[in-house]
Amino acid sequence: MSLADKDRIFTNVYGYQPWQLSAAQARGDWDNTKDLIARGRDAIIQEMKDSGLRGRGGAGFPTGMKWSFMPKQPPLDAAGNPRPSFLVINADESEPGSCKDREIIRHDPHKLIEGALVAGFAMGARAAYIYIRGEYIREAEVLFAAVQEAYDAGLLGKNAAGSGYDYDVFVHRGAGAYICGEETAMIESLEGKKGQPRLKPPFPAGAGLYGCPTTVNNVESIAVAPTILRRGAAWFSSFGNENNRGTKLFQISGHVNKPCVVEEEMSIPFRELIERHCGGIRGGWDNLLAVIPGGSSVPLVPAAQIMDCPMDFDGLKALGSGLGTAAVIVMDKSTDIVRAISRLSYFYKHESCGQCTPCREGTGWMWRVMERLRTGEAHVDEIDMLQQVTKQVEGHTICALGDAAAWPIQGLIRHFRPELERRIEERLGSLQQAAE
Ligand code: L3W
Ligand code: SF4
Repeated sequence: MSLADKDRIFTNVYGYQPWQLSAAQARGDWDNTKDLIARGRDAIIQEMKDSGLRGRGGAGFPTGMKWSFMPKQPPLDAAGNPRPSFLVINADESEPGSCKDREIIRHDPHKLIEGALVAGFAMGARAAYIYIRGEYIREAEVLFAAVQEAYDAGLLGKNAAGSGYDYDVFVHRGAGAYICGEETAMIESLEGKKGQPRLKPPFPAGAGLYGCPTTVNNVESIAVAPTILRRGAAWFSSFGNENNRGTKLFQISGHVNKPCVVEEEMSIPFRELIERHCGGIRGGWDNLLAVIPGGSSVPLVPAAQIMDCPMDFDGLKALGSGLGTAAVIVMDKSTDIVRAISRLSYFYKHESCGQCTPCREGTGWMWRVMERLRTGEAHVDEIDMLQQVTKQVEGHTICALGDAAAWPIQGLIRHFRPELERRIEERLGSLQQAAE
């Protein structure tokens, strides 16, 4: 099982051709976009639902269903005037290991911009805001230029692409905070405030940007929409396992022979993905230790369990992990696994926005215990205590960052407890020897 070239959506993901409008049009982008729009809101949303596309930003929420939450009739303000709706596109790609949206923006920005128009029309949005990670400086330059090209060609603005629909796209640069990738923190940040998540509900579709109906979608989810509409839901849903449909950009980093970003069929088994596109594991398959399959927020999976696992939402969930953004971090036996997870703990401590106590205090606490485990200075009871703390953080915070900080540690304890104990015993042994 492997995706044929003719079935790839991102045909320029490696930048072999120019990103500019004329080259994008030659690849099929912006081809009679007004005909897609002429199908009408309901037909577009139904096609997206039928395609089985699940959000590509980490949570896997069904995209067509999310669009259908937007109101058919705009809500009215106090003076009885209709209020606008918005599409916000999450390009704040900050999850450690994740680097796919960057490639789309660098080399295929018109797929995203055309998707912004079609998706925005389907949900009755007045405009799209693309919120791009502050560190993506070159990518932001490409995006600004591509949006300008689309305006100059009449594809955006009044009567966008000749559709009779008026639509704007704005690019907004972030300032380096991971938490602004959380959808409601992103909305706060767009409004000019400090990026802190809001309590949900209300979900953004009810009260989002400036209190107006808003949908927040990941770059990849929006960029694949025009191709799905052109080639049809049946084509897209012919890939992958049930409930895990379509093609997907996988980003494979770490101890493989050839790290890469590649579009593949959803549900491809792990071993096949690595053999086919990465030239295998560094030092051979026996040298594989563990894999973080979906970006740093999901628990690691030990080598023996992941080999034949279908790389999709349900396959990885069954192993106690997740597909996340499909950022596959491969670690061979040279990895200090305790140090690696401790470093992730530091990341979450650093990026916590601090507004809820279990996360603000818990992330620092967990990192400090992780460091004691790394050096072997912890008492063996602290392993269970750390596990209990992760359970008190998980599910008790405003946003998913608390869970994301807890899960990698839970995965470490579940699969590598003997390694944690070994370090403690080894240090005790060396202290005893020194005392004798
Ligand atoms: C209306 C309901 N809308 C849910 C919407 C909700 C959101 C979407 C998914 O976190 C995860 C996180 C990261 N009525 C609704 C509803 N919605 N119920 O559906 O919501 P949710 O809460 O399941 O997830 P989320 O808050 O969007 C995303 C994980 O992804 N992650 C990656 C993060 C990093 C990046 C990046 O760098 N690009 O995305 C990896 O695992 O930890 O768990 O739109 O409003 N009843
Ligand atoms: Fe902020 Fe952490 Fe609470 Fe999320 S869980 S709102 S990052 S303090």
